[in-house]
Amino acid sequence: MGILNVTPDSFSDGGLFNRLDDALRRAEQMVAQGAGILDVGGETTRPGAQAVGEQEEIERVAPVIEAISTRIGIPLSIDTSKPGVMRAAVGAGASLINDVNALRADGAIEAASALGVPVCLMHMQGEPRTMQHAPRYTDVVSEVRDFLVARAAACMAAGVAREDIWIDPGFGFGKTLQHNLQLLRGLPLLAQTGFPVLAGMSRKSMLGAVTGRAVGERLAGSLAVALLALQRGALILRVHDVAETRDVLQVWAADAALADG
Ligand code: 7PJ
Repeated sequence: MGILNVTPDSFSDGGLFNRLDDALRRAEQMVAQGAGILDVGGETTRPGAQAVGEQEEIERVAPVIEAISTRIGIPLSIDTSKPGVMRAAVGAGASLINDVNALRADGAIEAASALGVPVCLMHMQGEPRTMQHAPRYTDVVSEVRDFLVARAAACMAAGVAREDIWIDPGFGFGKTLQHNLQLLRGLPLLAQTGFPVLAGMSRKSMLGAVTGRAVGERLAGSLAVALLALQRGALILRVHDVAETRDVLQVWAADAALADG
């Protein structure tokens, strides 16, 4: 899964055409590099980030989704927590809902269920503005797993098919470095639930904490945790560096094929 941010600070400010042009070029590049899904996001969920209004988020993502889906044959996911954005994005061509809030917003489960597309449920403690202040868990792995299983049950009760549910521990979302490392080790417990596990650690601050490197210098760290995540049962990797991650995946798959006979 390649990350395609369409927040105003992530693309040139030269109006709608330039934004669409940039997004299309980046999308084509990631597809050529081997992405199987592109994740389109219009709201920054970085620690400390302020919320964006629903209409503004729709105006950012819907034209980009429409442009990509009419020109490039790749599944698109919409990274949002807002039911109105989910409806607009799926209407424009998105075929997966990726919600860092695990469909906890009012009307989100109902919207996702009515749209009939797969959903990725992510764990987050707190909310983006304050989540890194003092994250606390007794046993982070079992607490995250129990939360995700409960959210999956709520989705199924609302009519989402079991096979349309993915889960994600939410690396960096209300977690210290120790919590993130424990979740990385605990991925097999998430995989044991039977739901496909998505892991998103690309360039995140946990890698900065381990290596001391700035965000633009975390490629090697990102690839190292990508391999660890694959070995521990992750099925989908959400990444910025598609070409390099694809190589990791191919090496892992070649090795795994031998192990499986
Ligand atoms: C994640 C996400 C993640 C899922 C972001 C960033 C922050 N969606 N959206 N999982 N992270 N499912 O990319 O650094 O880890 S935004």
